[in-house]
Amino acid sequence: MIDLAPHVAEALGAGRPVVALESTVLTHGLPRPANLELALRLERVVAEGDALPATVGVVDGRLRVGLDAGELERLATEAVDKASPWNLGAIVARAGCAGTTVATTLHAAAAAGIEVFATGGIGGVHREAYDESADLAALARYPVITVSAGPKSVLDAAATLERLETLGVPVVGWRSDHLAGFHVGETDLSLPARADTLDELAAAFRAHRTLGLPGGMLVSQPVNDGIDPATLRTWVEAAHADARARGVRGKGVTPALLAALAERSGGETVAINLRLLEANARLAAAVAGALAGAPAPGTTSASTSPSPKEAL
Ligand code: PSU
Ligand code: MN
Repeated sequence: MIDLAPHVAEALGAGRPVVALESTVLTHGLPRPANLELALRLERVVAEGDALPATVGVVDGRLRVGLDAGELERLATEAVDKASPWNLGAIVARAGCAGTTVATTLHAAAAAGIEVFATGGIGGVHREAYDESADLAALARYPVITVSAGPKSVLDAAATLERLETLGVPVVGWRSDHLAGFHVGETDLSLPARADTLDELAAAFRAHRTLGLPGGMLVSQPVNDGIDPATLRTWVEAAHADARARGVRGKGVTPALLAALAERSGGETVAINLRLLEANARLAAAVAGALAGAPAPGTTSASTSPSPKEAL
């Protein structure tokens, strides 16, 4: 029931770099029409980085890897569901349409054999008990590198990092020692690893896999010129108050909080969200290129032949 677009299958078969992209950010994360523009721009950014973009989504009951422009437009403009692993089967069974969350996109990417995936901010542990995104369990389950700007800023970043440790998900800071804070550049939370080159990132992932450890790796890339943390905090408080007042529950929580943040910030959080998504797509394309050319662990050619994308 997973439809792999023929051009994606061909690229994977030839060992060319492919980057998976999610679609809940398109269907539930961003306002229209910025959402469709963003989806198309992310695909362009990945292509400019010499990798093939494969956006994942559910269209008429098919989990599709490599949506075409018409399908992207449908997801961006129609009222569709939000597919997490817990409701994906039901949506497919009733031939519905949905954006796929990080968790569901990881499942599809792994099934297709795609090793690199770009998103904005991952879901994680919410500030209000008890709500934890299925993204965390999925990061621990699927052997895929997820390039992100850290957990979304409406979440409890410290608790999210603790859960990632418990679940055994390696978190690597891209040219950074601290967990990225989505709308803010860096949090004060120390990471277990950092990478300054694509070869270091690729080597860390290959070692994780070669050791037989399950699951994937989270790359944390701080956004440039993020929002001042104190300012953001007041918006986040207000967003939670809005969501509480409206009695939002379950899978509606994250979209409601992001929408409230956008409103409270006069659109500033949306502008940053677009910028970090683009930066993550760019880095993911470069990572996919490095992985495609990466030597097996234990060989030394990584240090003697640096990737051409090292100028990133
Ligand atoms: N990144 C963004 N915006 C988003 C999301 C990620 O910049 O809207 C989506 C992702 O699809 C992620 C989901 O999986 O939000 C998390 O939802 P929840 O907290 O309900 O698991
Ligand atoms: Mn939830």
